[in-house]
Amino acid sequence: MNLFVLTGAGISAESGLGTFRDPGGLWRRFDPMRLATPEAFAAEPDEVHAFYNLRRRGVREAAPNAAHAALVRLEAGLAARGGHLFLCTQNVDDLHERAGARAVTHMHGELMRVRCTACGEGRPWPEDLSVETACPSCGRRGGMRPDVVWFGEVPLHLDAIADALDEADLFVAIGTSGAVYPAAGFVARVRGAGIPTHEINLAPSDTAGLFDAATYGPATRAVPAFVD
Ligand code: BJW
Repeated sequence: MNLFVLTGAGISAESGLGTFRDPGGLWRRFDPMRLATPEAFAAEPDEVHAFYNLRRRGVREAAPNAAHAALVRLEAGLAARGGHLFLCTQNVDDLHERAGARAVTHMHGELMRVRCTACGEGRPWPEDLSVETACPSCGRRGGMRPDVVWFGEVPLHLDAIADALDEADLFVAIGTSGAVYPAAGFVARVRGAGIPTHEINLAPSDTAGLFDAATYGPATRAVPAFVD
C-alpha cells in the first residue's frame, strides 16, 4: 500500500501553533500580502522578519502532539508490510520530524531554515533573523530570508509530489482548509485517477465534497483513531 498523506496547519493546532484561516488565525489578524510575498519582503523586510521571528520562537516552544506521533507509527507500520508513506506537509514547522518521522516533504519550505537571496545558499537557522544578518557563505547583508514559500512563489518538490500522487493507493488530507493551490488541487487529481480519498479535519474543508470518506474531529483524536 502506497499512502499519500497531505498535512496542513490543523495537525499542529493542538501543539499551540495557530492556523491561518480559522477564527483568530494568522491571516485573520495579519494581511498575508504584507507578510508572505516576495514583494512584501522587498518593501518591508523588518516587518517580515519580525513576523517570522515570532513564529520561529513559537515553533521552538511547541511540541509534537498525538497526531504527529500516530503518523510516525503509520510510517513504520507500512514499511514493515512493504508499503510506503509519502508524508507531504504544507507546514513550515518541524513537528513531524521532532515526532520521529523519517521522511517529510515540506512543499512550503521550513521555518527553521534560511536562504540567501544573493547566493542562493540555504542552511538550518533556528535563531532570529534581521536585515543585518550576514550570509555565512557570501557575506552579503540584507538578503537572508526564511526558507518558506510565499504567495506567488513555486512550491517545492513538485516533481516528487506528482510521482507520489500517481503511485498512491490512498490519499489522506489532514488539517488543511483546501484554500491554497496547488495543494488544494491534489484531491481532484487523485480522484480523477480513481484513487480513494479521505479527509480528516475539525470540520468540512473547502474541498470536502471531493473526498470519498471523512473523519471530523480534533487531529489528536481523529488521526490516532484512523491509524490504530
Ligand atoms: C483542524 C484543527 C484540529 C483546525 N484538528 N483540523 C489556483 C486558483 C486560485 C489561486 C491560485 C491557484 N493557483 C495558484 C494560486 C495562487 C496562490 C493561492 O492558492 N491562493 C489562494 C489563497 C487562492 N498559490 C500560490 O501562490 C502558491 N504558488 C503557486 O501556485 O505557484 C505557481 C505554480 C504552482 C505549481 C506549479 C508551477 C507554478 C504558493 C502558496 C504558498 C502558501 N504559503 C503559505 C505561507 C507559508 C509560510 C508561512 O507559514 O508563513 O503556506 S500561506 C498558508 O496557507 C501556508 C499554509 O501552508 C497554506 C495552507 O494553509 P492550511 O495548512 O490549509 O491552513 P488553514 O488555516 O487554511 O486551514 C487549517 C485547517 O485545519 C482548517 O480546515 C481547520 O478546520 C483545520 N483544523 N484545528 C484538525 N485541532
